[in-house]
Amino acid sequence: MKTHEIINPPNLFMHNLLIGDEVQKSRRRLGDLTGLFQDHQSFEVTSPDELVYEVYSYIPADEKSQGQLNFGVTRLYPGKIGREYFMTKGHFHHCEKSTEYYWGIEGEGLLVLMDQERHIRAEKMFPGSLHYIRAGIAHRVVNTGSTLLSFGACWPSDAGHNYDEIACNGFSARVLEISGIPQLISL
Ligand code: M6P
Ligand code: ZN
Repeated sequence: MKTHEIINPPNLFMHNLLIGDEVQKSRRRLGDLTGLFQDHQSFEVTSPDELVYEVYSYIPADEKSQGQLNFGVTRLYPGKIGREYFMTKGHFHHCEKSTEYYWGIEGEGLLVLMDQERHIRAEKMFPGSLHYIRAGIAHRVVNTGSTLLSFGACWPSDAGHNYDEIACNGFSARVLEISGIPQLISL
Protein backbone atom coordinates (compact mmCIF):
# COMPACT_ATOMS: atom_id res chain seq x y z
CA MET A 1 0.00 0.00 0.00
CA LYS A 2 1.30 3.45 -0.89
CA THR A 3 0.21 6.69 0.75
CA HIS A 4 0.10 9.57 -1.69
CA GLU A 5 0.63 13.17 -0.75
CA ILE A 6 -2.48 15.34 -0.62
CA ILE A 7 -1.70 18.88 -1.69
CA ASN A 8 -3.34 22.14 -0.69
CA PRO A 9 -4.22 24.11 -3.86
CA PRO A 10 -3.76 27.88 -3.82
CA ASN A 11 -6.83 29.31 -2.07
CA LEU A 12 -7.03 32.33 -4.29
CA PHE A 13 -10.76 32.26 -5.02
CA MET A 14 -12.29 33.38 -1.72
CA HIS A 15 -15.78 34.82 -1.35
CA ASN A 16 -15.96 35.32 -5.13
CA LEU A 17 -12.80 37.44 -5.10
CA LEU A 18 -9.33 36.58 -6.34
CA ILE A 19 -6.85 37.34 -3.58
CA GLY A 20 -3.18 36.59 -3.08
CA ASP A 21 0.35 37.32 -4.23
CA GLU A 22 -0.14 35.26 -7.40
CA VAL A 23 -3.05 37.42 -8.53
CA GLN A 24 -2.43 40.21 -11.05
CA LYS A 25 -4.57 43.33 -10.66
CA SER A 26 -5.35 46.03 -13.18
CA ARG A 27 -7.59 49.06 -12.89
CA ARG A 28 -9.36 50.95 -15.64
CA ARG A 29 -10.24 54.52 -14.80
CA LEU A 30 -12.24 56.85 -17.03
CA GLY A 31 -8.99 58.45 -18.16
CA ASP A 32 -7.95 55.05 -19.60
CA LEU A 33 -11.16 54.83 -21.63
CA THR A 34 -10.94 57.90 -23.84
CA GLY A 35 -13.03 57.51 -26.98
CA LEU A 36 -15.07 54.59 -25.61
CA PHE A 37 -18.23 56.50 -24.76
CA GLN A 38 -20.52 58.21 -27.24
CA ASP A 39 -21.13 61.43 -25.30
CA HIS A 40 -17.79 63.24 -25.38
CA GLN A 41 -19.13 66.33 -23.59
CA SER A 42 -20.30 64.30 -20.58
CA PHE A 43 -17.00 62.40 -20.63
CA GLU A 44 -15.01 65.65 -20.49
CA VAL A 45 -16.80 66.90 -17.37
CA THR A 46 -16.32 63.65 -15.41
CA SER A 47 -13.14 63.06 -13.41
CA PRO A 48 -10.60 60.93 -15.31
CA ASP A 49 -9.75 59.34 -11.94
CA GLU A 50 -13.16 57.72 -11.58
CA LEU A 51 -12.71 53.97 -11.29
CA VAL A 52 -14.73 52.06 -13.88
CA TYR A 53 -13.51 48.48 -13.38
CA GLU A 54 -10.88 46.27 -11.83
CA VAL A 55 -9.61 42.98 -13.25
CA TYR A 56 -8.08 40.32 -10.98
CA SER A 57 -6.34 37.60 -12.96
CA TYR A 58 -4.64 34.32 -12.15
CA ILE A 59 -2.32 33.59 -15.08
CA PRO A 60 -0.45 30.40 -14.25
CA ALA A 61 1.13 29.81 -17.66
CA ASP A 62 3.11 31.74 -20.22
CA GLU A 63 0.86 33.50 -22.72
CA LYS A 64 2.42 31.55 -25.59
CA SER A 65 1.78 28.12 -24.11
CA GLN A 66 -1.07 26.13 -25.62
CA GLY A 67 -3.66 24.14 -23.69
CA GLN A 68 -3.46 26.32 -20.56
CA LEU A 69 -6.17 28.44 -18.96
CA ASN A 70 -6.35 31.80 -17.21
CA PHE A 71 -8.94 32.68 -14.59
CA GLY A 72 -10.24 36.13 -13.70
CA VAL A 73 -12.76 38.17 -11.77
CA THR A 74 -13.81 41.58 -13.07
CA ARG A 75 -15.55 44.14 -10.86
CA LEU A 76 -17.40 46.72 -12.96
CA TYR A 77 -18.78 49.69 -11.04
CA PRO A 78 -22.17 51.30 -11.70
CA GLY A 79 -22.20 54.60 -13.53
CA LYS A 80 -23.04 56.33 -16.77
CA ILE A 81 -21.51 58.81 -19.17
CA GLY A 82 -24.54 60.67 -20.44
CA ARG A 83 -27.04 57.87 -21.14
CA GLU A 84 -24.40 55.18 -21.67
CA TYR A 85 -23.63 52.72 -18.89
CA PHE A 86 -20.13 51.93 -17.63
CA MET A 87 -18.63 49.04 -19.58
CA THR A 88 -15.45 47.11 -20.21
CA LYS A 89 -13.32 48.01 -23.24
CA GLY A 90 -14.28 44.76 -24.94
CA HIS A 91 -12.05 42.75 -27.22
CA PHE A 92 -11.67 40.09 -29.87
CA HIS A 93 -9.03 37.45 -29.20
CA HIS A 94 -5.80 37.56 -31.18
CA CYS A 95 -6.09 33.81 -31.58
CA GLU A 96 -9.35 33.63 -33.49
CA LYS A 97 -10.05 30.04 -32.41
CA SER A 98 -10.08 30.97 -28.73
CA THR A 99 -13.33 30.73 -26.78
CA GLU A 100 -14.07 31.95 -23.24
CA TYR A 101 -16.50 31.46 -20.36
CA TYR A 102 -18.00 34.37 -18.46
CA TRP A 103 -20.36 33.91 -15.52
CA GLY A 104 -22.32 36.34 -13.43
CA ILE A 105 -21.39 36.58 -9.75
CA GLU A 106 -23.04 39.75 -8.45
CA GLY A 107 -25.16 42.56 -9.85
CA GLU A 108 -26.86 42.84 -13.22
CA GLY A 109 -25.78 43.74 -16.70
CA LEU A 110 -25.46 42.75 -20.31
CA LEU A 111 -22.83 40.82 -22.20
CA VAL A 112 -22.64 42.36 -25.66
CA LEU A 113 -21.36 40.01 -28.37
CA MET A 114 -20.35 40.99 -31.89
CA ASP A 115 -19.16 38.75 -34.73
CA GLN A 116 -16.65 39.69 -37.43
CA GLU A 117 -19.46 40.87 -39.72
CA ARG A 118 -20.47 43.24 -36.88
CA HIS A 119 -23.74 41.41 -36.14
CA ILE A 120 -24.63 42.12 -32.55
CA ARG A 121 -26.56 40.44 -29.77
CA ALA A 122 -26.62 40.63 -25.97
CA GLU A 123 -27.19 38.24 -23.09
CA LYS A 124 -28.43 39.26 -19.65
CA MET A 125 -25.94 38.80 -16.83
CA PHE A 126 -27.03 38.05 -13.28
CA PRO A 127 -25.71 35.92 -10.41
CA GLY A 128 -25.47 32.40 -11.82
CA SER A 129 -25.72 33.32 -15.52
CA LEU A 130 -23.29 31.35 -17.69
CA HIS A 131 -22.01 32.67 -21.01
CA TYR A 132 -20.05 30.65 -23.54
CA ILE A 133 -18.28 33.08 -25.83
CA ARG A 134 -17.62 31.31 -29.12
CA ALA A 135 -14.59 31.71 -31.36
CA GLY A 136 -14.28 34.96 -33.30
CA ILE A 137 -16.79 36.87 -31.18
CA ALA A 138 -15.92 40.22 -29.55
CA HIS A 139 -17.20 40.55 -25.98
CA ARG A 140 -17.94 43.50 -23.73
CA VAL A 141 -19.77 43.70 -20.37
CA VAL A 142 -22.07 46.59 -19.46
CA ASN A 143 -23.26 47.33 -15.90
CA THR A 144 -26.92 48.28 -16.29
CA GLY A 145 -27.64 48.18 -12.56
CA SER A 146 -27.08 50.55 -9.65
CA THR A 147 -24.67 48.22 -7.80
CA LEU A 148 -21.36 46.55 -8.52
CA LEU A 149 -21.40 43.98 -11.34
CA SER A 150 -18.91 41.20 -10.71
CA PHE A 151 -18.26 38.38 -13.16
CA GLY A 152 -15.87 35.50 -13.55
CA ALA A 153 -13.94 34.59 -16.68
CA CYS A 154 -11.89 31.64 -17.90
CA TRP A 155 -9.96 31.90 -21.15
CA PRO A 156 -7.07 30.17 -22.95
CA SER A 157 -3.64 31.48 -21.96
CA ASP A 158 -2.69 32.03 -25.59
CA ALA A 159 -5.96 33.83 -26.57
CA GLY A 160 -4.49 37.35 -26.43
CA HIS A 161 -6.52 40.56 -26.30
CA ASN A 162 -7.10 42.29 -29.61
CA TYR A 163 -8.30 45.78 -28.70
CA ASP A 164 -7.32 47.41 -32.00
CA GLU A 165 -10.46 46.56 -33.97
CA ILE A 166 -12.67 47.89 -31.17
CA ALA A 167 -10.50 51.00 -30.75
CA CYS A 168 -10.87 51.74 -34.49
CA ASN A 169 -14.49 50.80 -35.15
CA GLY A 170 -16.10 50.20 -31.75
CA PHE A 171 -19.02 47.81 -31.36
CA SER A 172 -21.93 48.24 -33.78
CA ALA A 173 -24.38 48.92 -30.93
CA ARG A 174 -24.33 50.67 -27.57
CA VAL A 175 -26.27 50.07 -24.37
CA LEU A 176 -28.08 53.30 -23.47
CA GLU A 177 -30.65 54.18 -20.87
CA ILE A 178 -33.75 55.20 -22.80
CA SER A 179 -37.04 55.90 -20.99
CA GLY A 180 -35.42 54.51 -17.84
CA ILE A 181 -34.62 51.13 -19.43
CA PRO A 182 -31.33 49.75 -20.74
CA GLN A 183 -31.64 49.28 -24.49
CA LEU A 184 -29.21 47.93 -27.08
CA ILE A 185 -29.15 50.52 -29.84
CA SER A 186 -27.52 50.07 -33.25
CA LEU A 187 -25.50 53.00 -34.44
C1 M6P B 1 -12.49 39.29 -18.25
C2 M6P B 1 -11.55 38.60 -19.21
C3 M6P B 1 -10.23 39.34 -19.26
C4 M6P B 1 -10.50 40.80 -19.60
C5 M6P B 1 -11.46 41.42 -18.60
C6 M6P B 1 -11.84 42.88 -18.90
O1 M6P B 1 -12.00 39.16 -16.95
O2 M6P B 1 -12.10 38.56 -20.49
O3 M6P B 1 -9.40 38.75 -20.23
O4 M6P B 1 -9.29 41.53 -19.65
O5 M6P B 1 -12.66 40.66 -18.59
O6 M6P B 1 -12.27 43.02 -20.23
P1 M6P B 1 -11.48 43.96 -21.28
O7 M6P B 1 -10.11 43.38 -21.42
O8 M6P B 1 -12.30 43.86 -22.52
O9 M6P B 1 -11.43 45.33 -20.70
ZN1 ZN C 1 -11.75 37.48 -23.98
